[in-house]
Amino acid sequence: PQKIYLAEYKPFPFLIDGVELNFDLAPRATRVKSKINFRPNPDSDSREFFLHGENLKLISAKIDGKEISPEVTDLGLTADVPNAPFVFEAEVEISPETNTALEGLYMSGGMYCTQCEAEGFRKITYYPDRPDVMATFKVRIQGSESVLLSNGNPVEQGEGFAEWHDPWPKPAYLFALVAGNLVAHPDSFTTKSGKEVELNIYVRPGDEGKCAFGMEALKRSMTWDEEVYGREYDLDIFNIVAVDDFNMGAMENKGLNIFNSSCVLASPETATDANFERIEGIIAHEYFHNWTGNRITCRDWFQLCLKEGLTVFRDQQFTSDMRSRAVKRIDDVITLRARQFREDNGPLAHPVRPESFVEINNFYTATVYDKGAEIIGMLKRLVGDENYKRALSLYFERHDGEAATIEDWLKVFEDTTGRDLSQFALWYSQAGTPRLKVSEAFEDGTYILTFKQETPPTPGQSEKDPRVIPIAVGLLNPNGDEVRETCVLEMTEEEQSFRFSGLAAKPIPSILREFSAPVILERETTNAERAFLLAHDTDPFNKWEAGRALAKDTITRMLTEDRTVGSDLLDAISKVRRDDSLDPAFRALVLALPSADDIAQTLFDAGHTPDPSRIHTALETVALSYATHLQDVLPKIYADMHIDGPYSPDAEPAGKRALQGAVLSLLSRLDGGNQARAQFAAADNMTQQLQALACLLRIDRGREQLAAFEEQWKDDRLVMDKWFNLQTALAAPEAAVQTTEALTKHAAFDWKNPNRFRATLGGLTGNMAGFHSPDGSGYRLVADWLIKLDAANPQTTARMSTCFDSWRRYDADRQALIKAELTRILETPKLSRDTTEMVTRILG
Ligand code: DPP
Ligand code: ZN
Repeated sequence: PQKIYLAEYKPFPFLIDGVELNFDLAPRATRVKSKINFRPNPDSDSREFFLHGENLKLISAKIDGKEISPEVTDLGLTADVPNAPFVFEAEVEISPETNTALEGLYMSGGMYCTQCEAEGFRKITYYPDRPDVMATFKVRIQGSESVLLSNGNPVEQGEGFAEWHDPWPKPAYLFALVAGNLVAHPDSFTTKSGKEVELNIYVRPGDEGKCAFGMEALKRSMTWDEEVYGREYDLDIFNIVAVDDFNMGAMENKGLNIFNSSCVLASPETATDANFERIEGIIAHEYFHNWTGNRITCRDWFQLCLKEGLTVFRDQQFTSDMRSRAVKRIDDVITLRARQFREDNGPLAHPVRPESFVEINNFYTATVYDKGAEIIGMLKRLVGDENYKRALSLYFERHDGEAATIEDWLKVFEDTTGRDLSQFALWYSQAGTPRLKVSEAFEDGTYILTFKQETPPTPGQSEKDPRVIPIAVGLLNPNGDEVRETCVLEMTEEEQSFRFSGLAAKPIPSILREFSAPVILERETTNAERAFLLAHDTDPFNKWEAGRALAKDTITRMLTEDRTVGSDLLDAISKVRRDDSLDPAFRALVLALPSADDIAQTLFDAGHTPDPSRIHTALETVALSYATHLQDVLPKIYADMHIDGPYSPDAEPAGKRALQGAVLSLLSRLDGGNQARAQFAAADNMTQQLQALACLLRIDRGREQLAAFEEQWKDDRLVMDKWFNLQTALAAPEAAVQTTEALTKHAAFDWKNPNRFRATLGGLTGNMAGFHSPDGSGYRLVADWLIKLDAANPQTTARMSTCFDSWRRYDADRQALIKAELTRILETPKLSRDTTEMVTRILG
């Protein structure tokens, strides 16, 4: 397959003055007529006219009204065109109903919908399907559905048709169309300049009761973007549509966001606290794209982080403002480490701005999104809040209506602050997670911290240059008082020392507060010091981090030195557990154990070969020790976290439920599941119902409750995803593969639905000891399913193949088994470009 390179960027030879599209909908024979006004691009010296187009049946094509016979291949169309403005017209036929890849125009549950990012528009009609070609669109839809939607503002509607006009020039990837017999949850919003905007969330009949929270989240997002970034909405209408079959979470199409129903629909009975928070964050994310992504888009797909990193950063800020800043930061770092660090330290490592790709869908990654967001956070910390604000204003002013680059982005910061950001730019071009080694010295009241940075080689990048690393540091006295407030050390050299003078005693440092840079800190320290920081650090992130480090140290020693769970960990955790002054959500986070995957990577980094089943046992042992050590207080905490009155998904009650759930999980290791059974029976919300079910699965496989749950929720697709997921994710290691296999034979296992597939197979791949079962049955089952899914849906298959990316951590037998499965996948006839690229990279 062909590789595409950033260095080979060339502008498209033509500009577009306007696009008119006409859709005549039919499940297997939709006709799409296009009329596009082209003119030569003065910034290009080529006049080659190539339009992308895939899986299209060309009916006719015209230039300036005259029929032409263009050259057509699998990838597009070439024609001779005048060296002057001209009108291109085409009529094509497509088949939405048989489009199982869910890219372009397809059908989901009887409705028509689209997904065009990154390169789906070329499956709708012939077009220069690249983000730097921006145009205004007029769309006419003919169909018998009651709701016919596209981007922009409605122009005219009548029996069987609707017309839409989007006045804002946009790239084709932001095009959207929806047609279905849907119901609206309507509302409105008045912008700060007094403009009235009509808002709707469209859903299938029956889902009306699950829209209220999403709508409120949308209005909060609109207000927040006005207040914090000065960004106002720019159309008369903003529509969201919920779709059951969707490869991604959601899509920011101009004025017509399309959402995976799992990322917008919620009610207390069917969605967990975590679902509510995620929905709020994703609604905000897609809405924020209206400025960072749509008004200012990307010149090419290598610049994807320009919109994604920034928009993730913005949605993280939003959630911090709506909820708890400390808890949000800890949650984000847990995710960053679990997904991005794993990626950055394996065969799929790539720069935040990649330099080449075969299939761009494979680069919607944790690195582009989450490390991309970390880079913005570092930049903000380095230049300060005021300069960040000024730089963003300049960015919106200078690049509105443009398709921009990372260079443009950095330049607004350079112009605002006078700083040279060329070294900082390495964060975009160098892959890999820097290791930051710390050493310390104390003499005559001066404390010296010395840092050494090193980034291991990654595929295609053997040498790394030192980066700019903002290191937020505070110092504590041995009595627990803070003697130096947080300051940001700006590291630019490979090795660098920083001095703090005038100290009466050797301080205890709190390094990388708020996780000020996405690096791995390596520091020799004691568990006594970790316990001290857990008790005294004023920075909530580092307070939590100290507890986490203590737990990880304990678990790795259990596995490498045959140690037992030490009292240092138990006493330290127990203090936090009992401390009522702390936020319950924070206490729940301290109680949560590191994931098996985290332990495996830590062992591997320290030169050991992780054994998934021993890791599983060690984690269970620690949980049981927590339970036993805290047994006198658990019932009281459980009772204290009880909430009277109706369910609310707000941060405070959600935090209480989180702590209560963590306590329940410990209690159920001691009481045979009595409390969990009681909670399951009494639960009036999904959070508590699911917490209880999870506990019971561990105890007696929860047979009775699983059946009751299925009976209660069999008609609710999103809740049934949870039912599938919980069973494969929490199955005992020796039962996981069998359980998964049985569930794939369940009548409700609709494998072409990405949510159901991910819930079921993804549950298994996240169940480390089950997936890595020594006989290789987990690998085989997953590979079988990936091969089957690839023929229908390459994008989701390629994404799920990343479950194999950490294969080189494991023992030779497991490596051989995985390698055989990866090879088998790769040898599948007609394997998609998406999966071919991913599996090839994973094999390395
Ligand atoms: N819809 C995806 C997102 O918002 C891709 N743009 O991140
Ligand atoms: Zn996004």
